[in-house]
Amino acid sequence: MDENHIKAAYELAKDAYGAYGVDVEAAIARLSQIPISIHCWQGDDVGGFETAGAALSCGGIQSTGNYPGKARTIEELRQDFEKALSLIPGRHRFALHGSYLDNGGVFVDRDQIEPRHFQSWIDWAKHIGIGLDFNSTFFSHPKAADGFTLSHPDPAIREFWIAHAIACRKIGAEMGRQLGSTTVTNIWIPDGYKDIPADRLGPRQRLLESLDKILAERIDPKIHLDAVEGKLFGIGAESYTVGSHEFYLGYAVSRQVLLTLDAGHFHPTESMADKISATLLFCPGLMLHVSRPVRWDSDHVIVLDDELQAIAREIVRSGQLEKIHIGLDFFDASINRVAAWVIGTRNILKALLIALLEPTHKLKEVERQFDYTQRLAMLEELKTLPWAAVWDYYCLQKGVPAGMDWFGEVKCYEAGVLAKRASA
Ligand code: RNT
Ligand code: ZN
Repeated sequence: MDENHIKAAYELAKDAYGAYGVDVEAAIARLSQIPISIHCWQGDDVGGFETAGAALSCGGIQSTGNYPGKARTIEELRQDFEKALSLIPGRHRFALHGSYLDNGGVFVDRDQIEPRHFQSWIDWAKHIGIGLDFNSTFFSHPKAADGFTLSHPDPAIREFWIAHAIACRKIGAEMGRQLGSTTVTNIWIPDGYKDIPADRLGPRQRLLESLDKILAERIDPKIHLDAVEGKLFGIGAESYTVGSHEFYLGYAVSRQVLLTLDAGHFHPTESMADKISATLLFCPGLMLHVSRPVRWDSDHVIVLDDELQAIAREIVRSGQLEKIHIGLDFFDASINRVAAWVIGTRNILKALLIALLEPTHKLKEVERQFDYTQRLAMLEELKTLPWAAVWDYYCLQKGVPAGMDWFGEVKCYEAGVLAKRASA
């Protein structure tokens, strides 16, 4: 895109927003301070590096598609992610999973992982100047094959997964300490029943006890925070999910840990956006898994739809950005995976920009005066203000391609790097 055109359009946009009392420069300055925790698992279809060529199995989550060129090694995943980062404005984070360890080719089971297995990730993150977040991995493992982990009826299996989660907290804390940037370690388990259970309480009691054991040791919140993620259902767990939203809401509030809200983990008519203000009043903070469910928890790449904009608006309107950790959770294997990262991350940033350009103060004022007519009129007029001109200018300012220009770079990378992998 032509630089002069971008600048000229930006000046006009500033005027348009100025008429609503919006300070556009302040909005982009704030946007540049918001890190997005970009998930590693879009890069390799949730495969991880425990064993060569491992694929996602069980856990009720599903990656579909076979677009060529997926990252097969840690080096390839880092290279792909760095390519994506070069096309996304701002400074962001990388969210790893326990199964993405660097074991030097020797298998290390989940209960045995240590910070040293993630040292190369920490070194890399330091080198490229990003923070890390973490997730314990309770799927794609023989001890999760029954569909139960932390709530398994067998105490030996529970102990194995408790040891894994404790190990992950230690790793997360080490990431936060070495990088000087708080790491959030998230817990999501797949536990549940396909068909109507006889006992709904027992597994939840066991999960509660397991979580208390995992979180027994206090870790300095400046370097590390714990988060728990509930869910409505999964494939093969259609009738009952042990870690439901209510379960984890109660847990997060009573234990004062972060609650993770995943946009795909609720009934389709529920909006995750509305849950932000409600839960933020009771939890020390939130971790968001911004995702796009299509008819089910399908984890499609996020698009700039109404729901994404509603989520971003609620984040910004809360005025508590420091308590909301914005993470992404989608994995599409049917399109170029670097492009998927770029499209999804640029979309959440665009949604945040639109939210930051909102004259919220004014809207709240007319609302308090019960002037619902003006509220609706303003909300509708705001939709067609030239935010895209501000976005292009922001990209220009951050030295990343504006408009579709990034796409050519991804195609070039595909031809030069990804295609060679496919034929190798
Ligand atoms: C699954 C959860 C969970 C996973 C990732 C890979 O339904 O959303 O967050 O998607 O941990
Ligand atoms: Zn999630």
